[in-house]
Amino acid sequence: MIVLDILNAIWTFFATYVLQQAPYMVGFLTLLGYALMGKKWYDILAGTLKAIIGMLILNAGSSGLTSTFRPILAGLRDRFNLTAAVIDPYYGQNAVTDGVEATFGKSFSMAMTLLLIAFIVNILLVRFNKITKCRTLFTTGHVQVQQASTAFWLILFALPALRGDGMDIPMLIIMSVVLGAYWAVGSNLTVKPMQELTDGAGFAIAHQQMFGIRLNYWLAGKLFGEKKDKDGKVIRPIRKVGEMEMPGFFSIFNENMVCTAILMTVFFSVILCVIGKDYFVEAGTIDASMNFAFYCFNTSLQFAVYLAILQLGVRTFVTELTASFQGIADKLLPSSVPGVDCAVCYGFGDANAVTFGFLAGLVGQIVAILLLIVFNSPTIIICGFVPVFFDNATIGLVCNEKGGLKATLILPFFSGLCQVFGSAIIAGWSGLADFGGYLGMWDWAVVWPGLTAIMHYLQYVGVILVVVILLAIPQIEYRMDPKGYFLITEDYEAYKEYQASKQKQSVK
Ligand code: ASC
Repeated sequence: MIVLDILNAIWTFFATYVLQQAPYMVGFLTLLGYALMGKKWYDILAGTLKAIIGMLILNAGSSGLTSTFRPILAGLRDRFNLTAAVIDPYYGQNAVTDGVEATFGKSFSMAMTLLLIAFIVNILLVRFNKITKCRTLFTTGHVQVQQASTAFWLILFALPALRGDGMDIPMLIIMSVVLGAYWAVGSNLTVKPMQELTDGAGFAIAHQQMFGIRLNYWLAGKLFGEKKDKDGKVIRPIRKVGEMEMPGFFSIFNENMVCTAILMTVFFSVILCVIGKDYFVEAGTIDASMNFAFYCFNTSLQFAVYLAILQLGVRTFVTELTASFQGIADKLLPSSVPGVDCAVCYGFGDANAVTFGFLAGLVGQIVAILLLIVFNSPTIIICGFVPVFFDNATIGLVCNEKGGLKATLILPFFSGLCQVFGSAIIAGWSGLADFGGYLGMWDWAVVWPGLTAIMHYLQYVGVILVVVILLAIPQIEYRMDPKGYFLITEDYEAYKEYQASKQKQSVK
């Protein structure tokens, strides 16, 4: 009994302080990876500390952004007295916590059991990737908590049969297979875009817009990408954000910090002025004696500050994690790469694409919200900072790489529309809007409403269909390029050579 108690305590500690806390999960993987590589203990210690600290710095940047700008966007709701659901992962998680017991008679703690089992499903899918073709392990615990909560709600909503007494175990198994497959398949979809963006840094994205990344990567290439004629001559070049020579005054926009500071000051000053000083004084955010123009300027500059912090965090930990993960890939999970927070890719590509993607997405969201209001939608959405920034900045970066500036300005705009319309539909339909929030990130506004509908209309047949559809995706990707598929994670330089030789052959 004592042994069981001790094991249980260790497991609970691991689940609470490692698995669900991204910095410590990344630290744990670094430690494990280096240990498997047989590194000296002091190298393991140093690498692990750097990985944890880097992730903590990244978190300081991303939570600084969120805590500064979330109240501003949410202020729009209060200022105009809207009864609206905020799309934001934390509001979404609170909505599930508040409502799940009363609505479905299930305890929220089960969502955490779901997280653990779904993670095991993810590990198994990667372990057997000779068959499954899944190459990525989710490491972003805080995101997994939010997603497990929302999936818990959506699946209970779709399948009333699972709500009965005595159904807990089948319920958890069904949910874990669906969610674990989504984690493995979704992050696997980002391998190619990320390897291309980072020139083979060796990570994928394990976040909330993984299907969105792949779809927009594909669209950017198709609609705006470089085109060559039969002889290999470029007939449609792309102009990336960082490659444009700006004349005179505009040349200051080439500098990321300056560009972010100017654009954010213009945008946020407008939003802050629309909300008005009185609101912020009443909310206790600022003192009545504070100069409002100064407040607008200073707040907007924080954006550039937190972005810089975030990029420092990425630089600190990313090499440690990807180098040590080699040990895990060699010994435990062959041909795999870690799936990490989307903010990690902001240290790569052109930093201005992050800003442009965000702004284009914000415009898209605002247009969509106005349309909801004009057409009297039963569910009104308010943009939350996390979806509008982290989704669209990531999508913007990938679009810039594949399709240049045009893609970076146009595709995130549509992504903003999708986030709002998709969330309005699913949050209203599933009842989550009544509890004030919905997760609202791209995949959860577009992909999950689709999966939920399939399960809702076809019940258990729908569950099987959803799992089959998800698991078929890596199979299709593998069949499109069997030789390059694992090479891209195992040896990126060799992969590039292989791609180049393929292209030469097709020109001939
Ligand atoms: C999310 C979430 C956050 C941010 C962060 C981005 O989805 O819950 O806190 O994005 O992970 O770095």
